[in-house]
Amino acid sequence: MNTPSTLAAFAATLAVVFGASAGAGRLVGPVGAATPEAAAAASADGHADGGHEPAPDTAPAGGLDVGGLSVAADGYALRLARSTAPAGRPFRLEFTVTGPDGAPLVEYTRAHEKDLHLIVVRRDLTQFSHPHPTRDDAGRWSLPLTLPEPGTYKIIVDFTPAGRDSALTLAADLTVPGPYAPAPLPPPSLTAQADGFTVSLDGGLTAGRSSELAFTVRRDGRPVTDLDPYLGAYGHLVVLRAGDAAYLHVHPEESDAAGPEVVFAADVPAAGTHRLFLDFSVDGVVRTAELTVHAGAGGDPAGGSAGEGHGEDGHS
Ligand SMILES: [Cu+2]
Repeated sequence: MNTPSTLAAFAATLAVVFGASAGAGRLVGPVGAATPEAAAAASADGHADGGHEPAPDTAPAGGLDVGGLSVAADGYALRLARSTAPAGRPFRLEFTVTGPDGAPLVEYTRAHEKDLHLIVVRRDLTQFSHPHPTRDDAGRWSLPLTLPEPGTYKIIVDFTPAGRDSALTLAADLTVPGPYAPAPLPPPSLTAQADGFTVSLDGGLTAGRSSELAFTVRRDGRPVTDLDPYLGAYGHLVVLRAGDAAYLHVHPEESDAAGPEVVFAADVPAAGTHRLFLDFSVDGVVRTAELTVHAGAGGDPAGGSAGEGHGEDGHS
């Protein structure tokens, strides 16, 4: 759909002074403060200021948190060089990730073969791409991009700073001015067409747990067994939640088979509608299958059903 343009971009002639914003970052208070509930509990037992009690465990039950709802976390921040972009014309997307010292981060721990994964998606989840930008020695990431339609896009970055044992997902908005016609999400479906391939989903999303998602890729009705390795697996899955475009944590399951089945586990904190984007590669070309899936409540044994009550043909 909106593949990154290969046109040579206009060189960014704006002098973007990243250093100037570093001071502003100091206004941000300590990150990771206890939740109000935890603070209330600490006050209630009279040890709020004691300093000897172990910190309350504020992690969500089961660790089913989402990412991509904040421009800054744990001292790291995503800083876009621009906040608007033209519709339908190539431009250069540039950004840095700044670390706790305010300087652009230059050392990363690679995950799925990349230092940083970038998701560009319109907030109605109907425009999606997962390109991989390049980074210069100063820590500035960039790539040529064309956003075909107006709207507010979310720029999501998923990365692990060197020396840190968990990934961070930050996000910032990039607005494309112009008449905006939000598109409704396609109805839930268990199949999607992608560039001549049919992708079908076995499994679903259930709130409050890690949900297994098994995709089968077929071409002309025949199972595809020669998927290319892509990003350290035979596919890469991104799951975004409708309403806030939150980014769910997804893990590929190890497999030596190059298809037709590709399996993932997704952490689903809450019921609701989600959009799944499966990137897979055949014959050296990456394609994206997109499906809408509803996450059922945890107590619902049939949770995660997709396609129920919808007679659509699964076109996405
Ligand atoms: Cu990626």
